[in-house]
Amino acid sequence: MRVAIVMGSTSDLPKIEPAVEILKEYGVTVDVRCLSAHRAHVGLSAFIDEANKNGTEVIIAAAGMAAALPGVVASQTVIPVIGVPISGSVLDGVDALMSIVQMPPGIPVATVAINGGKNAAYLALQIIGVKHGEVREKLLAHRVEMEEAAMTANEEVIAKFK
Ligand code: RP5
Repeated sequence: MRVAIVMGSTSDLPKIEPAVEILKEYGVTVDVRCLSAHRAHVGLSAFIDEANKNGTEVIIAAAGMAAALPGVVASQTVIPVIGVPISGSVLDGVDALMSIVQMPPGIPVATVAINGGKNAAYLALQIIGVKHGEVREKLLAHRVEMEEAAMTANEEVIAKFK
């Protein structure tokens, strides 16, 4: 099981590290790269070429501002691409969100929320889980844990305002 994560700048790293951690918890091999579509397009193409050949199942691409990266990655592969808009500009990530989500027909990018690295990881795991039963089972167990935590929180709220 292999996922690639590529970001436009090392300034994006704090928003992406949680995704790396989640994927590793599920036993996924994660190739992490910093390759801007604008500043390092030759290196980026070489990396996508590698991913096309080495069994990578999902690519997560994170970028801020003009955020061409996820779309440029998607243009060079049919591996599913998940885009993560990153905040930090004067437009606080809305610029990146609009850029990443507005792909032309035929070249999709599955776009998560601004700084949504965690959901990018969970979506990647769900895609991988179609083929890998052990990942699907672990995701289902995680859903049960979340429900239990939510119901405990509900009990605490009820007790507090009795
Ligand atoms: C984008 O420009 C990067 O993904 C980053 O979010 C933003 C700013 O990059 P730096 O100037 O911090 O390198 O391409």
